[in-house]
Amino acid sequence: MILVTRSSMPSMDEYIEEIKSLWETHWLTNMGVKHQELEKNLTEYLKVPELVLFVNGHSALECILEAMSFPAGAEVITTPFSFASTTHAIVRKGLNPVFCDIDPHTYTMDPDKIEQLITPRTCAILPVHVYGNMCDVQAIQKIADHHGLKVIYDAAHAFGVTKDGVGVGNFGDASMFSFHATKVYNTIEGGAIAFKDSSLRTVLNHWKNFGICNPEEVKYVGGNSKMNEFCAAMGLCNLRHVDEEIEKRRHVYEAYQRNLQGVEGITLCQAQAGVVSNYAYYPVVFDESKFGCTRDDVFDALAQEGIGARKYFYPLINDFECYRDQYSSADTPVAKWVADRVLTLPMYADLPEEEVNHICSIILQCRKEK
Ligand code: T4K
Repeated sequence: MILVTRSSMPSMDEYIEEIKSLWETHWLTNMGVKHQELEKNLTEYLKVPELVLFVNGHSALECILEAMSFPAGAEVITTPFSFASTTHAIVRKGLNPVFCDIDPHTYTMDPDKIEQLITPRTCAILPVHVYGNMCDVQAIQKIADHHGLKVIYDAAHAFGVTKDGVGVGNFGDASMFSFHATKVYNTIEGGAIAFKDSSLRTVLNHWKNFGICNPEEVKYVGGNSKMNEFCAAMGLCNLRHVDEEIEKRRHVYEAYQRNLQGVEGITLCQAQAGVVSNYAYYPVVFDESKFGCTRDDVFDALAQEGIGARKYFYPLINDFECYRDQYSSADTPVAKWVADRVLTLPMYADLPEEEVNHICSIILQCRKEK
């Protein structure tokens, strides 16, 4: 089977060397030395002013929403074209998501459609840098400043992406990164919040540790969202190789481009001016009226050959069973159109070029047969 992705791992020897000291210290979690070193190294790598580590990206998102102290029931403008986590974090924190449609080229929130959704109850905008494509950060910030709103980015897909040399985590008030096993950079499970306001550091550190400020003071009803030392050690190893991994992904991306660029009925992501990509995903949108067959036909043809492409992100979040009573995907028609037609093809550093060619030949064959 060729699956949509495959976790990057250091050599076993490198990892064992990294974790050896844990058998001396017996310090396994609660912000130990590996955790501290990784926080410092990631702050530098991502070129962000402040960074706090978490057990995963989702908990990080919930914690930053807590730390912002929004009033219960306040509205957060977000996108339905994302992983479940983005909206679930908002709802689980007692806030109300309001869905904004997406731009048809970058699949990120369409800034022209934000202002019409703002009400006196709006407290924040929560856009997603989908597939590593950068949101229109300038336009979003302008709207937020005009209306006094916070901006929290879901940057789960955007590890290492820069715009004009500026790390993606510098935009808005805060950005969440995911270091899940399936991401460009992983700590097995893990995540982080990057932010500007240094006073948030202590608050986030308390929220992720049951709200405990010191052994005799508990300020918040926090949870347990701390990254353990084994995950931090994996992160230290993977960070040494991530540039090389991204470079290999670029070769995979180029192989796909050579095969699929210019094919009628197929839309590929375009490079964004000034943006250095991390090649996190390879999404392809199939317009059946021009391509001749549907995304689902292509999905099935690939599956028959043992290739596990994925429909990220189908269904749209506003079509999920848990949300469809309150929301309708008809209100976000561009997102609906894309979600019904997109397929993310296998993408990882060690995917051989012959496999890419094979995947593309199945796709093109599928077109001929229809
Ligand atoms: N926001 C966005 C926009 C996100 O995409 C995500 C996570 C989050 C927030 C939340 O961040 P975290 O809390 O997860 O840090 C996967 C991931 O589990 C999820 O982290 C990710 N987004 C999402 C896009 O993809 P599934 O349900 O598709 O995973 P699964 O188990 O089907 O794995 C996909 C493929 O990855 C497999 O076919 C093979 C490969 N794989 C998987 C695992 C678990 C590996 O190579 N190694 C592994 O250990 O959600």
